[in-house]
Amino acid sequence: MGAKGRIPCVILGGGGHAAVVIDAIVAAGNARPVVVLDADPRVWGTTLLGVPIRGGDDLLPQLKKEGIAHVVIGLGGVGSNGPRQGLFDRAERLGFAPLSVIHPGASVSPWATVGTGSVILAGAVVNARAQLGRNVILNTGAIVEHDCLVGDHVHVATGARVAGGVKIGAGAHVGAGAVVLQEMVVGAGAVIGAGAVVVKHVKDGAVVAGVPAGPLQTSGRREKRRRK
Ligand code: JB2
Repeated sequence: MGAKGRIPCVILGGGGHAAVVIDAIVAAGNARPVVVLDADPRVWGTTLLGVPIRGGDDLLPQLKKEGIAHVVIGLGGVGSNGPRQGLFDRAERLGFAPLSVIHPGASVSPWATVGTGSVILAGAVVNARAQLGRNVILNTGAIVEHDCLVGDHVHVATGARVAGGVKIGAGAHVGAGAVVLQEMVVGAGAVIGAGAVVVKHVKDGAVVAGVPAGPLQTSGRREKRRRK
């Protein structure tokens, strides 16, 4: 496809994840990143993988007027998916259409569904009848097995493996290299630490780590125990 046939899009966020996202968009070949917006004024006027970083998110209405109608969220963030969700919602409110990005080196079953604005990176696998929501990141080499239900704004980090029939609630984070055993339920907004092995259901908003995964002691609780 010539450059003219590819959909021009704006990338929100100009860090490490945005670089990987631009790489995937270029490899997929159906869209064309034409501008990056980043919150940090120090990078304005520079480029990311050759794409100009023009300014902050307040330029979005201007870009709309210039005829750019599509957006890809390039903000990753480990641990909290709130900022990514905020950017996604803001761009949609301004009338931008989120593009889904699937790296050609990912394997997505034709019997799986992928929600709007989701990003599936190189080496990732989505198996039959899995359903991914909107603005999901399936990072490099991550696996989502058959019949999984993955909520909006979830991040399945690099190399994580989610076995068959798992349900992951909206905004949850599955850390790099973590394993979630089949049929587990991971609650909305939960965080699973890198390398954890989840063998029990995880409640909404819980933070778990380790093998087998258990609740992570917060620094506040440790502090109280020291004082006793
Ligand atoms: O609201 C925002 C905003 N907040 C932070 N709007 C826009 N347009 N940009 C925002 N940013 C910018 O995102 C920061 O100024 C910074 O330049 C960039 C975040 O870059 P960083 O490399 O710190 O994180 P990342 O989100 O690109 O990547 C993280 O998450 C990935 C999934 C890293 O931990 C990576 O290693 C990881 N693979």
